[in-house]
Amino acid sequence: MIRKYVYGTPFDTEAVVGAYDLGADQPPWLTVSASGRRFSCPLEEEDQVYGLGEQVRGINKRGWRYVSWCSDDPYHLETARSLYAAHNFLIVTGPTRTFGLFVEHPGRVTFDIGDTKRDLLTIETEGEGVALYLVEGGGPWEIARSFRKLIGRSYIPPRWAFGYGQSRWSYFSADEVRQVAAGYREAGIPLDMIYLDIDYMEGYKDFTVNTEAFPDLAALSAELKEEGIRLVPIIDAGVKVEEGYPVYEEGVSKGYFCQNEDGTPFTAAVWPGWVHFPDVLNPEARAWFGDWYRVLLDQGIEGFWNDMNEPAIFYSRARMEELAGEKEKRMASGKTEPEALASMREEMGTLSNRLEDYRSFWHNTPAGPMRHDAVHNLYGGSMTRAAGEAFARYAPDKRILLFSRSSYIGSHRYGGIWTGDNYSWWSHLLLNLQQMPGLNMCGFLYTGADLGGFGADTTEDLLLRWMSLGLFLPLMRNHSTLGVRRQELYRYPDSRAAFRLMVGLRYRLLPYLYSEFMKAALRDDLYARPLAFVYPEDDMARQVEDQLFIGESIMIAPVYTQNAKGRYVYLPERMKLVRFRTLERWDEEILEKGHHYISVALDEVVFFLREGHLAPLSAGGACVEQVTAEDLTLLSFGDGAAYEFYWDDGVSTDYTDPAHITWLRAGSPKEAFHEHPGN
Ligand code: MIG
Repeated sequence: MIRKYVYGTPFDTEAVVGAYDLGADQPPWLTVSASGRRFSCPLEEEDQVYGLGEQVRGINKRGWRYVSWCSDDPYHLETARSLYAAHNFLIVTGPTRTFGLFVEHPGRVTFDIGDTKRDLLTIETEGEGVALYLVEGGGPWEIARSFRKLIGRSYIPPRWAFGYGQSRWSYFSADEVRQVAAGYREAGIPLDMIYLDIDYMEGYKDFTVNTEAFPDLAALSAELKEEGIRLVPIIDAGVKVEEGYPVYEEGVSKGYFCQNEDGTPFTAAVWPGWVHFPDVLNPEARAWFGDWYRVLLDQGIEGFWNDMNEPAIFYSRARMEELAGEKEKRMASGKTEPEALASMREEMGTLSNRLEDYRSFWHNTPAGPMRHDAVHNLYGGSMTRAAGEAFARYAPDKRILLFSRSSYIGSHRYGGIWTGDNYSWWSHLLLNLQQMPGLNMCGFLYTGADLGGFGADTTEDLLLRWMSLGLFLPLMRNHSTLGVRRQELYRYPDSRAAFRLMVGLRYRLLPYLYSEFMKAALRDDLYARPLAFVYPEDDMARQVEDQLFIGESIMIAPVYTQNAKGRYVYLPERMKLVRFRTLERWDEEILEKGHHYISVALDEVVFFLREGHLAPLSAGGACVEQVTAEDLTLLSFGDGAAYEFYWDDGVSTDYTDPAHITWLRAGSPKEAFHEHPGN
């Protein structure tokens, strides 16, 4: 049951596509301020809070103040209030009440979840105009599903996007890309994607290619595709200001860029130098920007990642001019240039992502002109939407890979997200796990973190442990920044066999992982499930913050501390431990409900099977296209174990043909494979 309450005149973010009732009487436990911007309700001692998508801290979000304000935060510290996304949905669940709240509002929103006062939840929007959706009925898992139904089906990528991807800022030339492909091939480690960071472009100009470094992108793309590898280029939000560059010229002549108060395009500095931001909140401009992706699609590219779309601003031209004036002023009053600059250190330290800049430019939205800060959180997701809508026009029957850095609820229908610039820190390995369920609740299923960590030098053991988590997550990409230790798996000869096992196991598990993803997407369900949702009656399970269910059959409990030889794992019921030592050899052991210390060597993968469930294993492959659903091996626990298996062609958008579903039963995989529901 979903009821909508309206305060003021909300901006339609188009997040909601499903059915709801207009609420008449507000629930008595919800206090709303006269301004219609502040909502609070008491939290009971036992209440837990879930959701909020891309944020720091635990799966249970209680005890911190989070702010939805899409931000290019390069640290992701425990004390961060905001990351790149605005995911304004949470679930409160406790002994007397379980409900979900979605705050539809495109500007800044603060969620004080028992931070200021341990027993109080307060949600406050900065601007006016709020639509509040109250979701009730059932436990937290049902609430999550009802909400997902309200916001519409999550983005589904092509199956090859469930392969393993290697990224780096940057692979600077076609030859470097070929070396990466060869490195993986020679090491015998599967690979499906190589990512191109900003240096494939000419002068960081979107939809251009640096033809000195990449003389023939179409040919390179075709050559790699022969080996089952796709190139996935980055697209940045800012369009370079440069005479003769058609994206710039068209955008200016059509008025498709975000504008200053006086109607001139807003100018900021990002990687290319001065840029304008396409006004993706204007449907016409959005269609125009989306169409530009065809330049790369026409060269055989089938996937993209959208970056810098909070939008990230190094500094604005207006601010630079202001500072230049200030410097002149100080020099006129007797300071030398270095003295003037030294005295302005404070001003110059706060140049990037300034609120004043976000308050200075405008969008042309269907609801009329909107100042950026009032709709800030919609920008990145609308860039994703621009691409997603264009793909649907260009190739309606084909799936194209797309994920973004910034996002809002609603943009989950157009693309996935990655979680941005994490660090090669053990704490960020755990954060990766803890972010997954909240992201899924907010609609983001195709998602993952930079495996191995983006910033700082990784270590071999961190990379190993991170890969053994990453192999279970939909977006499995290893990415790292300029200048840090290389993270390509083939560069670690001592761990070659272990990486072959970890990535290889991803491909062996693909039938299960893909099937679970597709069922979650098509049924508005979670792919990554907190134990609290699966065992809501189990007090211990409700507290588990470092284990997850991946679909219905598999529970994971990764090691996330350095030098640990294993870890404690809580089993809410009897489970079967599965320990992979090589791709072909694994041990199984049945463990009783309760706490167990489980040893996990650096070169092993350990997971748990739920009783009465099974997971199909393929024979593996060097790329996803080689993985077939023939001759599946069934990992199962319990004689009656059965599994609803989803498998389609992995490329087209015909998702709902009933022939995609077969039932697998422990003991007779072959027969089971041909047994359709209802037979
Ligand atoms: O200011 O394109 O999060 O993945 O490698 C940094 C360079 C810009 C930020 C992205 C990161 C990417 C990097 N980008």
